[in-house]
Amino acid sequence: MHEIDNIVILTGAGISAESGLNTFRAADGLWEGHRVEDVATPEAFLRDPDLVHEFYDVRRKRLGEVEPNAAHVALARLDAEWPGELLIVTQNVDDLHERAGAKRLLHMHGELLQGWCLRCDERFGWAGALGEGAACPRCQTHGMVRPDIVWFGEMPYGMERIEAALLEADLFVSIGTSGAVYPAAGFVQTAKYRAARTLEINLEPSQGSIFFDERRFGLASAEVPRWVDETLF
Ligand code: BV8
Repeated sequence: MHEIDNIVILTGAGISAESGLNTFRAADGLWEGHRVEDVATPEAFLRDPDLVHEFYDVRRKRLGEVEPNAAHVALARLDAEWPGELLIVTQNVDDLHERAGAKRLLHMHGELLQGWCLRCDERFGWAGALGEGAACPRCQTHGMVRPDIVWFGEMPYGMERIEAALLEADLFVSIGTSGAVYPAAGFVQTAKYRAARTLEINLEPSQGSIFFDERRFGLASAEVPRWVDETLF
């Protein structure tokens, strides 16, 4: 096995499931009868901003009631102790990786606890409800803020940094994601260009499972700490 120095980790909703946050596919991607793809879009926000704000206000409130689980804690430990390059790319908009202590982290789909002013372009921390005419802390404009979250049809954050990291990776690990959404679902292919080893840790085979050299199926709270212990040993 060639020396592993650079690790890129992709996480999805499955790593936060045991903390009590719903995944997208568990409810067949439905929320209150709406398909997520129909609510998490710029068109939906233009059409019915209150509905979209409510979708995120409910999830933002829920986030304050849950804690990181053993999988988040194990990745934070790996981040702290791994001597080589390491990047955790999360599709999740929750802050559980941060709260577990992760530092080398990139939210490619934005963050639930961040707002974005459509008037002055300011991005700002926001833990409460963003609907109900919240005002931008910088320009004070009411009712012109949106969640700082990447919707379907919008360009994910940090793509250049992610692609550079993938092309340098010796190991790519995908944890708790269904492989249903692009470009994240294509990262395993990019990692393989440079013959990186690829590992999938998930409850069940993802849509891209066949592209991985190794697959471990089980609960993230059990499988991720086990993998981190092996990697740091
Ligand atoms: C873009 C933020 C272009 C919002 C999200 C047709 C073909 C291919 C692509 C497309 C297509 N039509 C449209 C597209 C593009 C589209 C896309 O991929 N659509 C899909 C539906 C086909 N992608 C986009 O629009 C992206 N942007 O392409 O831009 C562009 C280019 C240039 C310039 C401008 C634009 C943007 C996508 C980002 C959308 N935003 N999130 C929010 O959170 O509300 S996506 C959202 O769903 C999540 O962030 C996540 O990324 C994604 C998938 O969710 P997962 O994390 O994988 O969760 P899921 O529930 O699906 O799976 C959980 C897994 O965990 C399961 O496998 C389960 O078994 C496992 N699990 C459960 N419990 C556990 C567990 N594992 C371990 N332990 C457990 N306990």
